[in-house]
Amino acid sequence: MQVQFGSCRIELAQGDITAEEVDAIVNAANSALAGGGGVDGAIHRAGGPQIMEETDRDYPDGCSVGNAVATGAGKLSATYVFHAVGPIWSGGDSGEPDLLTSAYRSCLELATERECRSIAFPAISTGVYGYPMDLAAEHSLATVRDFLIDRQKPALVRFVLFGAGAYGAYARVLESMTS
Ligand code: AR6
Repeated sequence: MQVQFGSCRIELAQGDITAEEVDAIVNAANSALAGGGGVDGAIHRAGGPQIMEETDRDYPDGCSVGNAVATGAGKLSATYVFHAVGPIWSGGDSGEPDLLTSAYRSCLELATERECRSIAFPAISTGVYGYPMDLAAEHSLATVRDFLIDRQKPALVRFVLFGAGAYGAYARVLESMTS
């Protein structure tokens, strides 16, 4: 599914984000940038040790929740990996929506600073961090849509969802944005 916002496009895809051929791939990292399971594990496995060497060297203090930092992409076909730290869900009254929004915006700012034309996001925080998928879809898609309308870049934002449930949740929200 895809929806155009001016000269920019949001696309939804189902699959493994490490296979994406885009300028930047977003990692759902932890604040220590220590690696882990889920998307983080998949990106470091596919990209090789170079990515962790760069985070250790350039960001020894890690990255705060709601922010993102950039490295090269090692053996992945992308040019950059943006390591975004989403919030851990704890009921929704601890600023989780603002922190999730901020993590997505940080990545979009990194993408525009680096003149990326395309970026692929996973559903940040919806795995180990427990953010409800429907809410994550609403908050992340609204953030990206508003950024694209405001800034008219990057040209392509693709959400790469793991499984039919995640895809369906995102498709329902994106569909509602077209009416
Ligand atoms: N491609 C696309 N999506 C994926 C992939 C993949 N290869 N693998 C999993 N997902 P998670 P979080 C989906 O747990 O919730 C790590 O240990 C997954 O189904 O990767 O932000 C980090 O080191 C889910 O919908 O990230 C942190 O400690 C979504 O990606 C912590 O987990 C995010 O799940 C971050 O937790």
